This record gives sequence, C-alpha cells and structure tokens, in this order.
Amino acid sequence: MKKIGVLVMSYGTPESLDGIEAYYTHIRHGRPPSAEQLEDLRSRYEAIVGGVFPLREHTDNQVKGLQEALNRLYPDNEFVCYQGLKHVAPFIEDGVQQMARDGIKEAVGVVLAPHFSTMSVGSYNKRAKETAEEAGISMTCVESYHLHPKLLEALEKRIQAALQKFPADKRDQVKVLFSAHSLPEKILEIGDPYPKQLMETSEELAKRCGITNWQFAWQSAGQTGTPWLGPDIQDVIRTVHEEEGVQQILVCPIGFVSDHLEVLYDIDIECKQVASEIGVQLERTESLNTDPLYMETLASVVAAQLERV
Ligand code: FEC
Repeated sequence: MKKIGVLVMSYGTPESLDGIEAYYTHIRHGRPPSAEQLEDLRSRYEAIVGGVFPLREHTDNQVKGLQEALNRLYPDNEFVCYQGLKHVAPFIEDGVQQMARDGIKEAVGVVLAPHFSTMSVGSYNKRAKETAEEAGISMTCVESYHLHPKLLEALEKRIQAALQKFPADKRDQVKVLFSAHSLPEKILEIGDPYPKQLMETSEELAKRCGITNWQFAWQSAGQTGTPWLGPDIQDVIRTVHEEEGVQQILVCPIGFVSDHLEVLYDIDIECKQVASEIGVQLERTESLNTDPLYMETLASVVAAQLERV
C-alpha cells in the first residue's frame, strides 16, 4: 500500500481580528492597506464573524472530510491530507514541507475551488509544485472539476431546496443568478478558461434543474483601478428588476464552496440590501461546505489525477 500526500489548498482567512492586517497585506502582494481600507475590511469581518472566522472552520472540516472519503472509497492507497493556504499560515509551502518531513514521496494537490484560472487555481498549483520539487516530492495537481457529476448533483439539490423558500405561486417566476468571484479583465487576453468554465457549470445546472430564466453575474470585484469582469451582481439585481420586472431572485454562487466573507457578506448582506431597497425577494443556495457529494467529488478527482501520472 502506497502512502499518498494530498495537499488541500484554500484561500485562507485570518485567525482573529488582529490578523486581518497581515492577511490583507499578503493579498496585496506585500503592500500594506491604508487605514481606511483596513477599517473597511475589518468592519465586513465584524459583520460575519461570531468568534470564529467561518472559512477556517469549513476548510479544516473539508480537509478531514476528504481524507475520510479518500480512504473509504480508494482503499488501495493510504491518503494523508495536508492543508495549504494561499494567504495565511499554514501556507501552501508549509503544507508541502510538512509532507516532506513526514516522508511523503508522492502527492496530489487539489484546490477548494472548482474552476481554473491562472490567477486562482493556477497560482496555487504553481506554488505547490515548485515547493514539492525543492522538497523532492513528486506532485501532480488537479486543475478543475467544474462539470463533475457529483458536484453538479450536490448543486442541483441545493438549487431545488432553495427554490422552496419562495412562495409556491411565485416559484416559476424566480430568476436564478449564478455567480463567481470577478477577476481583472486582463485574464481574457491570455485566453483564461475561467469565464468559459463558469458558463459551462451554469448551463449544465440550468439544464438539470429545468431553469430557463437565469443569468451569470460576477461578484466581489476588487478596487484596483483596472477593469474587472462584469456585469456586477448588484447591477444585475437592479437591471433585471427594472427591465424584466423580476421580483424573485435566487443567487447560486457556483464559484465558491464554503461559507465565507464573499458569500456571507457580499451576498447575504450587500446583495440582500440592494434587493430589499427595490422590493425584490432574494435567496441564496446553501454552500457545499462538507456535503458528502462534494467530499466524494474531491476524492474522485484526486484519485483520477493519481491515475494520470
Ligand atoms: O472569508 C474569508 O476570510 C476569505 C474570503 C475570500 C475568498 C476569496 C476567494 C477568491 N478571491 C479571488 C481573487 C481575488 C483577487 C483579489 C482579491 C482580494 C480579496 C480581499 C479579500 C478577499 N479577496 Fe479574494 N477571496 C476572499 C477574500 N481576491 C478580503 C481583499 C479586499 C477585498 O478586495 O475585498 C485582489 C487582490 C489581488 O490582485 O490578488 C484577484 C478569487 C477567489 C475564488 C477562488 C479561490 O477561492 O481561490 C478568484 C474565499
């Protein structure tokens, strides 16, 4: 039986309110935020954090859940999962170095984000592979799993469940907005697959759920002075209400797998605020977190990646 290390990579979140500045500085490639920017981010966290930063808890549980699913479903190998975060300790490099200390020689990397972009999954995988090479570990990384049947099944169930939150006589009038984190428009110049993969997930889910009234919208764009992919979800909420008379909106954030700031603040607080100002009922699909179907999706793509080597 071979021992396989699995590096489970995620965005990372501060450990406490005191850790926000260092985290934000890391996101900004080492440039500290202004006092105003820091206060803005701190107030967003204060609105969602009840003692524990939600993403930390969900990532910890996903790492445990994946290890359990891998060893149950693929018992020919022994899988040991390590955590590697993008912007806070344990960093991606820490996870790989821990594997090396534990004597791991063969490893697979997987990111807790289903869609590939050079700026997201591509950069996680690059850091993981570079550190693995230095540490003498043979590592291969999953690139995307945005059309995995179990992922689609899990999301379909969540859409069907969330539709029940609307009054029965209004359900056929609900507009579904699939959403994901925006990125700077410059990714289009290099033919980045991110927008296409997100559209593919949206189309497939709409087909499975029999939804014809849907649209894709970008969320959580940064303020960097350069254009980001649009349309922004808040503008879409207003536009579909004004131009199409939409009164019920279901947001399905397909680009995210956990409850965290971009879901709990950007959708649950900001988008709901916009909707309530114009009298629209806005609901959101529940996040996958440790949904067994999501854990099995990850286990299946890790096992398939190992086969490919
Ligand atoms: O709950 C939490 O503590 C963490 C929530 C969180 C997730 C997340 C996911 C993604 N991001 C992506 C791209 C960018 C780019 C920039 C950027 C900036 C921020 C800031 C915060 C933040 N992101 Fe994030 N992101 C999360 C949080 N993100 C906080 C800084 C302040 C702000 O803009 O609100 C711009 C900086 C840069 O150029 O690097 C770009 C993408 C994802 C989804 C894929 C993934 O999870 O990796 C893409 C969760």
